[in-house]
Amino acid sequence: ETDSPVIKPRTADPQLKQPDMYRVVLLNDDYTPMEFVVEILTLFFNMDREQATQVMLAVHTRGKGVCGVYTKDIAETKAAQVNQCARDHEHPLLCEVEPLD
Ligand code: TYC
Repeated sequence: ETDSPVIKPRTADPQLKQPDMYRVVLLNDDYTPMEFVVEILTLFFNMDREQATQVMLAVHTRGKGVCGVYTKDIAETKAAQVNQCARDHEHPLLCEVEPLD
């Protein structure tokens, strides 16, 4: 009974890296109603009205603003949903995806 059990320490598989992340960005324009933007932010980005209002006003004054950071597929899906919803309501609102770098 002198042998101690050999335990091999586990390390992370170097092949398993974190996914690349992407910003979903909302662009300002002169025509989309503020209330519509607030609703978009609550619907697609799960913000409460207070957060959504802050982000909307930041976009309105600075020209663009970040709605959230996601993996590529999710970011592209969210941006497409926002752009489709804006088109459906005949607002020029635009949403884009950019790499986090
Ligand atoms: N600038 C718009 C207005 O004055 C409001 C607005 C905010 C539009 C954010 C787009 O992404 C946007 N009605």
